[in-house]
Amino acid sequence: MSVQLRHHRSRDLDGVCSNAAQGAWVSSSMADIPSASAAIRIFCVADAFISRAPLFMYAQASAVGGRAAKQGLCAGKEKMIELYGMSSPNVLKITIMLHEAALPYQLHHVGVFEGDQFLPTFKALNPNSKVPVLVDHGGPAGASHTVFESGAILLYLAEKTGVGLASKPLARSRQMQWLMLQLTGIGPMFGQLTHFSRYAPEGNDYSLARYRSEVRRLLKVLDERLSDQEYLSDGYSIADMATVPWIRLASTMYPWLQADGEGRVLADYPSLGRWLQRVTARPAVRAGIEAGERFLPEDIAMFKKAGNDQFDRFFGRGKYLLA
Ligand SMILES: N[C@@H](CCC(=O)N[C@@H](CS)C(=O)NCC(=O)O)C(=O)O
Repeated sequence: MSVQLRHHRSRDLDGVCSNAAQGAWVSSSMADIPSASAAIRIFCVADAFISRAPLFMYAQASAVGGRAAKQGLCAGKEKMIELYGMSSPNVLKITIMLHEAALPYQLHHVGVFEGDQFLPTFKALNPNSKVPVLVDHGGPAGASHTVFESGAILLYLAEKTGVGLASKPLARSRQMQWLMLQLTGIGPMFGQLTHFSRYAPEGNDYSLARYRSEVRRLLKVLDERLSDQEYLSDGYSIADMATVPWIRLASTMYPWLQADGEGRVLADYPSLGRWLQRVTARPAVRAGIEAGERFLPEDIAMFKKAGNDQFDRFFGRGKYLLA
């Protein structure tokens, strides 16, 4: 059923529907392997990668997913949802949503540091060669439906399940605005800041200052928004699900955002910090993060192994620069 990537290291666990998520959220996973894991996550910014890739596969379903199984949602593998991803924030948005919606799914690892995303089999799923990609084998009219772009996936799942998106037009419109702000502002700007602070050659002070300022501006927008409400708009929604992995990442990655050694508090943005704690306390959010971050060791190993050419391809520089 799943797409064949180059290396099939596949770990198929017990089967989606019988496999409940276990364990507590490993909130310290970045602290365990600090620089490498931070480095992994920032690759969401880049545009290219190289070479081959193991495909790790495992089945993951939440405790609520277990309930879904009892309700018959797991009847027949043809109804299964497959998610292609890694341990990065754009993927965690989707694992969070799947757990919030109690949908059983199978999660396949795409080795972006080895270039799985450029394989023809993967490009057939996403011509833009990026994760996440979701394949719903129980799509509309029972047909399989493939969705790429994390925002489109969130909307698809919200419409499929009724979870995470208001039904009333005005509330829905407001939630969409905050979702779009994450997709078009927070993700790309945080990504560029990470690129220029960690990966660009010397002499990019202008870019660095610009992106740092833009990130600070966006954090302030969120902080002000959350100063008098618990969630970004009209209750907890896919806007919060999309934003939380990025804020969590930023709070651990940028020293100037950290209030303590744990890096879990956004000192200058207290309302945002409280929101982060509130959202990450949700069991489904913890389960979704844990599911995606199970791939962290593999991602780190591939990242460490990647050579100059692979990084050049990933960043679209050197011989991969399109002039
Ligand atoms: N706009 C896309 C961005 C996806 C994205 O940047 N994915 C990263 C991982 S978080 C990726 O696949 N990188 C591999 C590459 O750029 O080659 C979305 O929201 O889905």
